[in-house]
Amino acid sequence: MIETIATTPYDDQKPGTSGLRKKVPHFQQPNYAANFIQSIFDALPLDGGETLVIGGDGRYYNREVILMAIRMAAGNGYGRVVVGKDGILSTPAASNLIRKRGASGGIILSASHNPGGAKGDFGIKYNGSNGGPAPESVTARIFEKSKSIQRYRVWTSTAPDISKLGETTLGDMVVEVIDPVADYAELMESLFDFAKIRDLIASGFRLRFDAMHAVTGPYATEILERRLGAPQGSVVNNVPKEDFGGGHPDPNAVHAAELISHLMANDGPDFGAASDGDGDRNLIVGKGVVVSPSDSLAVLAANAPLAPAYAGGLAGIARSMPTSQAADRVAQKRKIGIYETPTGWKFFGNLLDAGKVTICGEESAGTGSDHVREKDGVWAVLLWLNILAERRESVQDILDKHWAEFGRNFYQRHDYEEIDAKAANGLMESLRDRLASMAGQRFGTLVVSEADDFSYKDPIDGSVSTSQGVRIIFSGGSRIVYRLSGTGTAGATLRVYIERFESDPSKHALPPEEALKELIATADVIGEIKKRTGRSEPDVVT
Ligand code: VG1
Ligand code: CO
Repeated sequence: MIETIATTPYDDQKPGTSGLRKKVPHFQQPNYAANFIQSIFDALPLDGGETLVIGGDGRYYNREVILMAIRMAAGNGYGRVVVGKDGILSTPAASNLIRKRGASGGIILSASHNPGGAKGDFGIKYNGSNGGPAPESVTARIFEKSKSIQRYRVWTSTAPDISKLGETTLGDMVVEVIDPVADYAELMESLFDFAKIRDLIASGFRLRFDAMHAVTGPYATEILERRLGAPQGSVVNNVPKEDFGGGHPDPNAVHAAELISHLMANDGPDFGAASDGDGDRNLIVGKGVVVSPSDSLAVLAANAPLAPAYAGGLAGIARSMPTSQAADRVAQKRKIGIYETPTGWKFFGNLLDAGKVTICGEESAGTGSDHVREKDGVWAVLLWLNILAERRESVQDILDKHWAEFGRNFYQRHDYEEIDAKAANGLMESLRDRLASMAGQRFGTLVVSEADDFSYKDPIDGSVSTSQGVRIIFSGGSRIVYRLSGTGTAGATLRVYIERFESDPSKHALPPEEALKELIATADVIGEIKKRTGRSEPDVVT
């Protein structure tokens, strides 16, 4: 029986860069999750009988919300839900399932790289029928619905056991519990030359994949160890935990320090990688070298045709605005399109659907292609392995040759986390106020050539997104970008993105902090970071 339950709205259910993210106790307020899920359904043109994919990264509170979402799907007329066993689906695996099963969409429960546990973070996002995150027009409608919601609909009886594979029913709706890994592994096998990668590994090439106790454990174990023959134990921290083992499942130099230390050792592995909470990000580490995500995007784009799925070349490349322009140089040389979008994967969807681009990436360790509509951590690792299997060179050699051919875009991102929200907004406002007078100003040897607040007009549907980050561009092409994070759950996070191009190969081996020294100092002068936030150093440098 369908029950209609009365509820009252919350005023803070506005989705951010990637869905609604709050602390677990915030989500545990009466009807908080149910309100948001009903608002999603209310924002959609549902006719009844549709298929919905549901899954999450296994963090604390995942199961409760999934069981509720299944009952609400039945209460809202869905014909079928496809749910990962135990509620597990990595974000790219969910994207794949939506596409493969012709679902009208999916609900993904994740707060991605944010910490989990009873006091940690939780999140819900909706993806549409192309498998990609809902565009801003849809998230805006969901927010509108959430502000006036009066009731939600739910099927009375409890949801079926999601720890058993197979089909059951809840009212008129079929609940199909599937193996979360099988379809995804099959997709990967269709894109890459597994035999070549198997040969590479059999030749003694050693790899280490750190799943950070998050969702990629079962995926990486199946693909890297079982299908590609990496010795057992190559995938570490491979059992997903509700609290990610107390860690922070963000694959960067700070949180993946343990992995990096293995790769810096003389007798360490040849290749290391890590993924985040929900499996859409990737960190690539070679022997003695951490690959900057922006460089990884450029190297993958330049070498993708070595893998079977991309042998015909790329239609184009898209990167988020703060991502370094290394990928642009590849696009220019290869004479393919390059697109610059705001931060967040939802902005790549239209370009991918229209066939304008094949590969996309963000500086935050996200890369992906047109095989799904999300960034994809394991995919990026496999593309790297396929390239390494073809080239049989070290990661360092591949990077060095790439820079020699295209030049090097030195790059760093500085994060100032949990700063006072007022101070953060004041800093951004002050920057915006000064934009008009910025051009022509001199800071040391740097002269500002252009300054703006990035806005984007989607070339496919014409929608416009404004205030996406302040860009200060200097003559010669160096850049400083300032923006506030849209995924945090406490205070504000200021991200400062710093980039300088160097064409001279004799200078490519410089450490980034040295190559960027003057820009880093200038970022504080222009942004008044120390003065306004009281912080003398960023919390995380990536
Ligand atoms: C961050 C990253 C952005 C990424 C987003 C979601 O957003 O900068 O590139 O798309 O997280 O990634 P923000 O607004 O905090 O800068 V994930 O792996 O959380 O789904
Ligand atoms: Co993620």
